[in-house]
Amino acid sequence: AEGPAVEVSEEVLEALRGASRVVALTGAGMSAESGVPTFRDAQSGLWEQFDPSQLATPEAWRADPPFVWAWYAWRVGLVRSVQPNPGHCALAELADLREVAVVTQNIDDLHERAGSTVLAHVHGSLLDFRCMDCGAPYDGEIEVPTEPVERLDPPTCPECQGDIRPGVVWFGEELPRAAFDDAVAALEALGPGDVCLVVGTSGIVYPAAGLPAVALSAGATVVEVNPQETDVSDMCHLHVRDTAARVLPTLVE
Ligand code: BJW
Repeated sequence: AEGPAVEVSEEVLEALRGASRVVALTGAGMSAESGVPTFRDAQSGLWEQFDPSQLATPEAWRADPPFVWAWYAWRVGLVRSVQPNPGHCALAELADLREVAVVTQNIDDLHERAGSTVLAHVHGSLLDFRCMDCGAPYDGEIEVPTEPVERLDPPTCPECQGDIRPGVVWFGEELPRAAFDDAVAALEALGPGDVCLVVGTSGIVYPAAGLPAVALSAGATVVEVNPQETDVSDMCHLHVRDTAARVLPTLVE
């Protein structure tokens, strides 16, 4: 970790010590220190250069598949080239000490590569490709441009010749039902004394932004780890205003 020592209050440490179950709800900030840009941060957000509503929607795809595919292909290269950060590793280690469920909005595989079993990828997985038309999973090669390119033809489905799409959830699409149900069930299973960590999410995108409220209703202590205040801060009992890679390792004890 860089910079001054991280300040985590005794209340937060006590909450973690007392918890038998922990659910970690993670967002883009979780992977920021690995080098994956967040969606809405001022300087580095991918969506400063591109309008997300033009890219992460079924309408955009239908209008211009090569344009949208080029963006995803570039992100495949990015995700393949980065490594889990100490925050991902800490959550994996915490699972040796507590019952931990990781529920992520992230479409990267950095939790898995750090050693966590992810209970739910509620916005899908970048690397799970499937056919846009017949839905068949696609295991073929993915050509990754070395520089961001504006247009790239998506691979073709060997079954039906349809376009291959990334396995992510676009705006207006339903979340994968089983993943979302598993997330809710894990949160409902929390009791008083248990902890929900809300890490690196702006809490803007629904229905995922409603998940901290489920932990709150269950009676868990909700702890936000985020350098900034967010739309879900009010729902959190405790806040650590620092980064995931700096804070999470201090919670493994
Ligand atoms: C750090 C840090 C560090 C920085 N450490 N922290 C009104 C009410 C309810 C819903 C809607 C509504 N209006 C419209 C909707 C629907 C829409 C929605 O919520 N829109 C909002 C914008 C208002 N939702 C949907 O469309 C969802 N589907 C749906 O509702 O379906 C209904 C339906 C039912 C039945 C049939 C059909 C449909 C789908 C949402 C899909 C979201 N998909 C995306 C893209 C995935 C693919 C891709 O990546 O290309 O998912 S959008 C994008 O946002 C991505 C993320 O998972 C998601 C959340 O972002 P996240 O993770 O919170 O990141 P950021 O960037 O926003 O924030 C980063 C945070 O980290 C910041 O707070 C920083 O401070 C912090 N940070 N560095 C810790 N080092």
